[in-house]
Amino acid sequence: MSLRVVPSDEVASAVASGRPVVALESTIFSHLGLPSPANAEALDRCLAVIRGAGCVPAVTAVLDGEVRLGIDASEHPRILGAARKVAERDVPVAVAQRWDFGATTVSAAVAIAAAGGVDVFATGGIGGVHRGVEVSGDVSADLDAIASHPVITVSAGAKAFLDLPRTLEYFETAGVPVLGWRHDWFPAFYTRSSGLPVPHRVETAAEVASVHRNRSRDASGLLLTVPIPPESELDAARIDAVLEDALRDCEAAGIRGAAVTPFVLGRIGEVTEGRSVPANLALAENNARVAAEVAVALSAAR
Ligand code: PSU
Ligand code: MN
Repeated sequence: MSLRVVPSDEVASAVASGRPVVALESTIFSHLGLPSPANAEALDRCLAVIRGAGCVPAVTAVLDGEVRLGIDASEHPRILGAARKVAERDVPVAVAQRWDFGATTVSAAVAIAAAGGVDVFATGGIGGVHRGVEVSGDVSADLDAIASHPVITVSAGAKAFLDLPRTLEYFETAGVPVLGWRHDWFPAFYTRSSGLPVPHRVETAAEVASVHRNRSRDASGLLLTVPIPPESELDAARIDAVLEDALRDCEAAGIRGAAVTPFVLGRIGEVTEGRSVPANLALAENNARVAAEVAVALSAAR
């Protein structure tokens, strides 16, 4: 068993010399994640903030059947287009069938980062335990991937259409440290607080790096939650109403499995008519900035 990853020259040399690298998923930049041209702006802003902090960005994707860790600027247009969603379990299928473009979810990106020796990964929001899990059994593969690869995942928590208390319970059971970046609450993506406390608050990137270096298992990750910047936060009550509607539409349409999250995200996008997009861009860039700080701290400690 082995995941053969093809790093870009820049990522390969940074990893070999212990310089800081931040991995990114590609679903968020594809048509599955954000509408055009916001997706291109999200990519530009995330790459710029990572480079500005002295790190090498490593976008993950399956391109022409190859598992890529880091892509060239000339390839950026390819990841802004139509894509098939690739979770961790789909990566070997996308390779075997030589998919043209597979957009990595959090679970795939974390697995690819780990295989390529990259220990920090930034995203917008992670998947989680779905509401109604007692009937559907729907738990995102993101959770197991975060628990079982030695990678720090930096995210603005998870969207409130998920069952956030059960999502936090999962991390407790799996032994995954959940840290709040200068914040006491688990963030709910568009809003800074879900009302659920994070187990531990941290103030510095050095602390996060130290938690990672001192973990008890080689193959286990860590979740660093970063709340959306205050000036970009959306109104909680309005967002809750939109999420409830989106979930009802999803059920009425009989959507199941991997299609649930893209469907709900699409409905949220339609109903908020773009109000959610600037918030999404702001939090993605902010997560990338914090991830870069953590990558620099880890690199300094090596
Ligand atoms: N949640 C979001 N935005 C996203 C996703 C989740 O707020 O773009 C995407 C991510 O790529 C995540 C995936 O890894 O959906 C989870 O899908 P599922 O619930 O099918 O595991
Ligand atoms: Mn699912």
